[in-house]
Amino acid sequence: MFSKDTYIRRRAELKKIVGEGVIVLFGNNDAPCNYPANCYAPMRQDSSFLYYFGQHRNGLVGVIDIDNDEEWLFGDDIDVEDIVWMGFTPSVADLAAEVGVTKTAPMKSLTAHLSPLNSHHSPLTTKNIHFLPPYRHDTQIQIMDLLGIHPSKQKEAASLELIQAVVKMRSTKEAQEIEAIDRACDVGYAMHTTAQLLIKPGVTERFIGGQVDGIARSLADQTSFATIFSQHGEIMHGNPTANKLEDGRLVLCDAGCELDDYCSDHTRTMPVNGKFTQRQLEIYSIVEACHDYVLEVAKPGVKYMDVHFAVCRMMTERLKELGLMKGDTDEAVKAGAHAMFLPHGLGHMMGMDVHDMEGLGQIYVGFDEETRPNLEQFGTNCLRMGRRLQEGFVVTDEPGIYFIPALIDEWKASGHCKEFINYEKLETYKDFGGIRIEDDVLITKDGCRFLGTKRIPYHPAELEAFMSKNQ
Ligand SMILES: [Mn+2]
Repeated sequence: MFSKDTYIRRRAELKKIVGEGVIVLFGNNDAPCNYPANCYAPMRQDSSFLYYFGQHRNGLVGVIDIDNDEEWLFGDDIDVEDIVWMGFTPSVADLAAEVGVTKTAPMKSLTAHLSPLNSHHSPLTTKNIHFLPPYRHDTQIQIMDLLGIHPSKQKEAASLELIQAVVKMRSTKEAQEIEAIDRACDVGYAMHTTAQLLIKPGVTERFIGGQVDGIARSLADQTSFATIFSQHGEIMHGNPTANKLEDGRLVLCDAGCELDDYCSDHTRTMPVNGKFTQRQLEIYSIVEACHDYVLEVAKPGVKYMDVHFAVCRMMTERLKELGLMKGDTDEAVKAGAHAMFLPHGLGHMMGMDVHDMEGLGQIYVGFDEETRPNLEQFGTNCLRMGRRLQEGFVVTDEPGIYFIPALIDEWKASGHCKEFINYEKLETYKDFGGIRIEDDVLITKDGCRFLGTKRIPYHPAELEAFMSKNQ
């Protein structure tokens, strides 16, 4: 949690941008797993609520009444029975005071507070009550009870003014946020280097995945998403299985932590036996070059979509040298042929959410009036971040090359992009897996820098030397 002044300043700025009406920010509630009292732990607060109200407790709603210049925190105080099970918890009034809010009330009074009949306000309609698109069903029920909007209509009823204001503010990271992300990335370093030192033939994926998760739980709050640790690197979200690591294969680890409400997100791909084969190295060095290229060109004013396509062209050139692709590079990328190997975008915003603000709508986060998404073309339709970079943005740099047998079969059967892809050669790579290298990058005044104080080994010689400590 930052200083009280941080939250006061942020709410004042939000009020200025949104201009009029009443902003309602819903905190999250406990989320039951398999019976009501057994909740997913630790509880995860909504990031936008945290950004403006700072408090982690469940069952809170923040109200910023622009018209009457009032700020409220709604929530119920716990009673002694709760204290028996959970220990002492500060009152809602105390929680509010910590973030500079003076008005509090029990949750049951929120309905009346937002009622059009409340003489307090000029008549409220759902038009001047601003809320963000909800992503949890219990929040959807809260909104239905409060405003009478059915969950199926809530996404479109959400306030565009509020979405755009929140995106504007959360996109540019403050110095204290960057410092938090740097610390989260240092835990990311510990997670990934732990994996690198444990990898060897015969160990199960889930043993190492569990150790990686354990580091996040030991040194930070939790993982920032479900850890991906798999010899099937070509499966984008391959969770660890009980399968044993096999000599000669690659294994991909995509993992991050959440520390003090900020995330890290890194990916490394390692040879199970600690030494790349020539064939693995040929593909790996392409991904490495694409990854490093981003660091050379990313700076304020540059469109991340342009960086993405520059990487796609670079990848295509190099795959042509290996005989996996052919034809004119520009034409191949225009046709989307590269998406056979890279079916996702180069990166995404990162911050309090690992895919920062994704719940507010990717179109508002990664795009703008100038830079529109291409939703038609396979691969390009997965771009999460396309717009011009600005100082203070945090984005991931995560190129990859994957050999996805089902995709190869489908494209080959239909002859898709056959003028750009050498399917005969590609057949021999069906057992390859996939490679991704990912780091988190801060856009600075005139360039960019890695986040985190230490680099997780990824240059092949350095990685092999590091892994040899264990083999
Ligand atoms: Mn990522």
